[in-house]
Amino acid sequence: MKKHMTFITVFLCLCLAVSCFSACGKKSEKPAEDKQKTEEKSESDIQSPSVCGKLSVEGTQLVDEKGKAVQLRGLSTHGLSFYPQYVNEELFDQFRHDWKANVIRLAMYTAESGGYCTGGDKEYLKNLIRSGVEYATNQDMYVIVDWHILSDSNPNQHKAEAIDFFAEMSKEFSDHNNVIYEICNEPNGGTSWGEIKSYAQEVIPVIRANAPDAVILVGTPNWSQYVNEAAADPITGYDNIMYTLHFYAATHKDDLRNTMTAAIDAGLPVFVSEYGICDASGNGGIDEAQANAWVEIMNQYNVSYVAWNISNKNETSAIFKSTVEKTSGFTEEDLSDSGKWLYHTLAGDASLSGSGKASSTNSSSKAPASQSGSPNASIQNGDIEVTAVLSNSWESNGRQFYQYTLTVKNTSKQPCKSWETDLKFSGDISLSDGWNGQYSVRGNTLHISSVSYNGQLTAGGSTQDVGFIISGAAGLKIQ
Ligand code: IDC
Repeated sequence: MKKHMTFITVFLCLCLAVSCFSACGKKSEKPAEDKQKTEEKSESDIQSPSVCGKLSVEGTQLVDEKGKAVQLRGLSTHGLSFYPQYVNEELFDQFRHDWKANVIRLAMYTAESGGYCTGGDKEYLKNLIRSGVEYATNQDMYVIVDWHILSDSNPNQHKAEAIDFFAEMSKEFSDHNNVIYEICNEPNGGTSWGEIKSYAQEVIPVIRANAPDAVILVGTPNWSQYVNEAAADPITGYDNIMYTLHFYAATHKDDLRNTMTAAIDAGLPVFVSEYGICDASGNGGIDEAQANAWVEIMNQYNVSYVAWNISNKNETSAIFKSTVEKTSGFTEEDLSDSGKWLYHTLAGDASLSGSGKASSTNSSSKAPASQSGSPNASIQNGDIEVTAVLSNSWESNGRQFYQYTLTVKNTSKQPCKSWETDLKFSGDISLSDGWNGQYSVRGNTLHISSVSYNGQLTAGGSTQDVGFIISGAAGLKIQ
């Protein structure tokens, strides 16, 4: 990997002789010995690709290569286009090692604003999926590629695009044993099981051509609740098919649990690829008693379950508090009530320290597989050192897009109250997205300044998760 050391940047670090608040990202660390114990115990418990290998379906049960029952438990992203910042390997590392999750679901809306079939940037979205699959693979996790239909109630509405999408993705991931394909999140609006089945019968062979054994998840009518209809008339002719059931615990209770167990008892392999512990809007109050009743029955039936959603959106189902802007290294106080419940449900009684197993691994410096040559930059200017990592790059409508993640470090002996910088590129740029900073563009220069919660840096302290997406000419680099 080629490293470019460039430094035409201007940094103003307004250093004040005031000490930094503890809110500067200080993490509460557990004693090393303690951590070691948790790690050892959990590793043997986690059913990961390195242990279980390629999964398949036997009867109603997901099983590993040796035929042993497997239960996947993990988290779903929110819509990839809405919260791209959470597709990062440090976070997946934390989910895998601290939260003990063994699966991540990559939810790509097909029809909402910026959806794949409604004007969204297809290359950008596919690159987020490529990165997500790569990070999950590096972290020894299973990963679900979710064609997230919702406002487009009937999957047949965008069937042609689904076929193209799954043909391309399954070809790219044909050498992976950890990728699961979910072909229609939640059919609704009166879409019948017959219509879903006919869609599935066209999409499944497309995936099978490249991934002959991959597990494929098929949605069911009425927002993936009527698994009884699939049980009465399952898809035939293909192995390794599972049917999804989704619940939101404050809305869906005994009735839907009974529907689930009856379908399994009737021989249907069921996978809970999405659930929340609040109401079906993804918001409202939490019903912990119902949530625990669901977990109990899913564990009893060894059903896999994936929680909605990895974001800090101001809604109950988001696992991070809406005031928390970091994108990795989460501590327990960063979590919403849903996040806390989920963390303890997945990880047990451990306390969340904010470090992953390999927090020293700068995994984001690994460029996605699809990318060659990585014009990353490590820049020292005055008292500030910035490491800029090109985490993604793609072409769309004749323009090249570049996604960067920065670490900003105060190398002086004084704390600072705010910081700002100009990043100069080899050509003119335009900004398409930015997080954890204030951004403005003039010609080839991107001006970035700190926001209220990440300006204060202790002497030697740093802030991560500052990131942006720009577009410009092919081959654009930081100068
Ligand atoms: C919700 C999101 C919310 C978003 C909305 C529409 O939480 O922020 O505004 O979608 O895009 C589902 C869907 C899932 C929903 C979720 C909560 O699969 O996309 O997310 N939900 O409403 N099914 C039942 C609930």
